[in-house]
Amino acid sequence: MVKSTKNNKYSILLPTYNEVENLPIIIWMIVKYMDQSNYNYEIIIIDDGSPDGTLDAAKQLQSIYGDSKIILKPREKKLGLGTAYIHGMKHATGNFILIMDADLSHHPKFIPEFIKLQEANNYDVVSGTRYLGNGGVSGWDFKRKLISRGANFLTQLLLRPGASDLTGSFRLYKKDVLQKLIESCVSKGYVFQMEMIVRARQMKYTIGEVPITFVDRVYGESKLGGSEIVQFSLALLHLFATT
Ligand SMILES: Nc1nc2c(ncn2[C@@H]2O[C@H](COP(=O)(O)OP(=O)(O)OP(=O)(O)O)[C@@H](O)[C@H]2O)c(=O)[nH]1
Ligand SMILES: [Mg+2]
Repeated sequence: MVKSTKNNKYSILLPTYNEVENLPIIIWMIVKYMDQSNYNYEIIIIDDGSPDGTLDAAKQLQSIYGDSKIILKPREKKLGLGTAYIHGMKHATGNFILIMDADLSHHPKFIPEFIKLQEANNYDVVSGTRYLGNGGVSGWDFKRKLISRGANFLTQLLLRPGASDLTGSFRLYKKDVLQKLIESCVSKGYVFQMEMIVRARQMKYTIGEVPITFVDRVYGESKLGGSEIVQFSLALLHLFATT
C-alpha cells in the first residue's frame, strides 16, 4: 500500500523583520527543494514593517513566483514572533504548517526530511534538533552556545519534555495541533518555542526529530539580549510551577 501524500498541503510561515538580503535566497531555496519533491505548498511572508524594504523585495518575489505560491500578510509594525505565527496561520490553506526563520539559519534542504518523517510515523509535530545525531550549530560564540545549551539543559532537568531541542523554531506541525498549542501557550518571545514543545508533550502529541545544522545569520542583526534570557528563566520557572 502506498500512502498518498497528494492531498497534503504545506503552508510555510516566514516571519521577517529586516531580512532584505536573506529573503530572495531563502525563497529560491524553498521553491527548489519543495518543487524537487513535488510537494503542494505555499509560502506566507509576515513582514512587520521592516524599515529595510523587505516587503518590497517580497512583492518582487511574488511577481516572479506567482501569488498562489507567495502570499503576503504584512503588518504595520513590529509586533513580535508569537503573534506573527498566529497571523500567518489564519491565512494558511494547508493542513500542515512549517515554521522557519528567514535568516538562512534554517536550511530548506531539511524540509523534505521533516515531511518524510512525519508521513512515515504520522507525527503531530516534527522538530528540527541541533542536539541529536548530525545536528549542530555553526558560527555561534561561546556565550551564545552556553545560553542555548543552558536553556535546554535546565528545561530538560525541570520539565523532562522528551525532545532534545527546545528553543529551536524549525518545526512542522499538523495545523489543528499547532492551533491548539498556540491557544494553550502563555509566553511571548524567545521562550515561546520551548513552551510549545513542552505543552505538546503534555497534551500527548507525538513528536519526531530531525537533526539539523543551524548556521548563524550572516546578514542582519541578532536580537538575543539579556532581557530575553531573564524572560526565558522566568517562564521556565512558571511552567515548572504550574504544569
Ligand atoms: N514578522 C516578524 N518577524 C520577526 C520579528 N522578530 C524576528 N522576526 C523574524 O523571525 C525570525 C527569527 O528571528 P531572529 O532575529 O533570527 O531570531 P534569532 O534566530 O533568535 O536570533 P538571531 O538570528 O541571532 O538574530 C527571522 O526570520 C526574523 O526576521 C517580529 O517581531 N515580527
Ligand atoms: Mg536567527
